[in-house]
Amino acid sequence: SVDEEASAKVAATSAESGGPTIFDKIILKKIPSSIVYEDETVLAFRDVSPQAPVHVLVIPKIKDGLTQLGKAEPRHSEILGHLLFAAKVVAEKEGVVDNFRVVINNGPGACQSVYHLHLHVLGGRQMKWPPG
Ligand code: DGP
Repeated sequence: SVDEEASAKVAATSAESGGPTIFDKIILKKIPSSIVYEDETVLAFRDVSPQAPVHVLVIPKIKDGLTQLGKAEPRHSEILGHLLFAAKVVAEKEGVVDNFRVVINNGPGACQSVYHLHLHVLGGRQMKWPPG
């Protein structure tokens, strides 16, 4: 089935790219999430611990070594661009396209906790600068 194929692909690629994370289960819909946007290559879903009225995570469905932005290689350029565009689509869908923030935490010093690249799309309140 399509789901079995997806499952095998995610398992195979996550094994060679930092190991599986909770996001694999979300991609495979083995644990529930509130999906805001989805296409062939990216998934956007609400953060379980929202830091703003709108707080959505945008992730690549296939990690391909992208545990974090700092591991990006030239081959990732297309998916990186697509993730950023998807962040804009999410902001539009959520009604915050005129006022929103996109954040990528990279590494322990930036409080990254899940090692599968993800963009945070935050909005619906006044953001402060600099961020904490
Ligand atoms: P970061 O700290 O940048 O690695 O952000 C990881 C985010 O992932 C954090 O804001 C909480 C969110 N998160 C972790 N586990 C889950 C989960 O099981 N479901 C959802 N929806 N979000 C999760």
